[in-house]
Amino acid sequence: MSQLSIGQVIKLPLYAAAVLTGAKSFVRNPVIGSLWLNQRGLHVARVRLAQALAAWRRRLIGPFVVVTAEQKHAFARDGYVKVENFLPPELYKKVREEAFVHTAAPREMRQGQAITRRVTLDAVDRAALPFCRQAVEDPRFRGLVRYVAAHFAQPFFYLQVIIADPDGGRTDPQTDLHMDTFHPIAKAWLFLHDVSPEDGPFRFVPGSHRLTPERRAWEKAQSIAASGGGNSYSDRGSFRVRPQDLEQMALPQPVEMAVTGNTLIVADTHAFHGRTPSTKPTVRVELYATLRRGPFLPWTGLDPLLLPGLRGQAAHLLDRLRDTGVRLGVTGHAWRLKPTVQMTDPTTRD
Ligand SMILES: O=C(O)CCC(=O)C(=O)O
Repeated sequence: MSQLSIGQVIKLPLYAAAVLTGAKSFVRNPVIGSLWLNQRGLHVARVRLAQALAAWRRRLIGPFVVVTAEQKHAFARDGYVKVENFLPPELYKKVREEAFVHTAAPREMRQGQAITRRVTLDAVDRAALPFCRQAVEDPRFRGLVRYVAAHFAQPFFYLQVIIADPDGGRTDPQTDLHMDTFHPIAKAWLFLHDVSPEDGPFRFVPGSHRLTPERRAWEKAQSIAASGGGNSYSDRGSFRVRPQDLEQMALPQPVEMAVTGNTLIVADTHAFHGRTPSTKPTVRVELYATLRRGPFLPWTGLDPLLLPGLRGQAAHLLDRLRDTGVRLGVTGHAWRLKPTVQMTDPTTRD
C-alpha cells in the first residue's frame, strides 16, 4: 500500500469495508490488492471464511429446497450436479420449438471468438417465452441453483446462445480454465440440444470446489502474484489455473461435459471450469441461470428481489441498473442491447 494516491487515501475506509463484500478485483481496490496484506494471508482468510459460511448456509437451506440426497452427495463430491432428461419430454419439445425461432432485441457480449447473446426469462417474459419460463419455474431448477450458490435468493434466468467462431479473433477468455471468484457461486445450463466435444462444451475440474491445504497455498500464491499485476483476468480476481497447477493440487484434469439435449448442469464456479474451445463455428443454445450474493452473510433468504413487486424481475432490473450506470458514466456496459434478431441465427451478430 505504499504508492497510494491522495484520492485512494481518502477512500481507504470504503476500500477496507469492501473486504467484507464480494469485491474481488486486486487492481481496483488497494486493500484487496495489497501485497503486504496478501503475503500475510488476507485473500486466503476471505476464501476460508466465505467457504465456511457457505457450508453453514447450505445446511440451513437444505431442507427448504427441492434437492435429492443423491444430488447433495454428488455436489459435495464433485462441485457440480448433472441431471439428464431434466424436463418432461413434452415440455422440452415445446421449449426447443419456442427457443429456436425466438426473435427479440437481445443483449450481447463479445469475448474474443465468442459472442454470448441472451434475453431475460423473468416473470414479465412469460408472454413471449411461456414454455422457457415454465421450465425455469421448475422448483428443482431453482432449488439446485440455490443449494449450490448457498443462498435462498432469486436466481437470474436467461435464454442464452453462445456463438463461437474459431477464426473470429482473439481467444475466448472463458476457454482458459479459471475460477470466477473467491467464494462459491452458482451457474446453471439446461442445454437445448446435444452438445458434442466439438461444440464447445462446458468443462469442469471435479473436486476443485474443495478448499484443501494445497488449494489454500495456491490461492495465496495467486493473490500475491495478482497484487503485483500481470494477467488482467487474474488481477480482477478470476484466477487462471494451468494443468501443472492442477497436478500440484492433486486435482484431475477437467472433464468435458459433452451432453445430450435436456441435460441440466449446476456448478459452483469458484471451482475450476471453462468452456472447451470450439474447433468449428458453433451455436450453443441453453436456458442459463446464475446466482451470487454476499459471501459473508451468515444468514440466508431476506433477499429484496423476492419481495412482492420485485419478485421475478431480477434480470430486467439488473439490465436497467447497468444502463443507468452507463448513462451516468460511472460504469461500462459489457451487455449491449442489439437490434432484433432470431436468437439462434449466427450470421446477424455484429
Ligand atoms: O459457457 C461455458 O461453457 C462456460 C462459461 C464460463 O466459463 C463462465 O461462465 O465462467
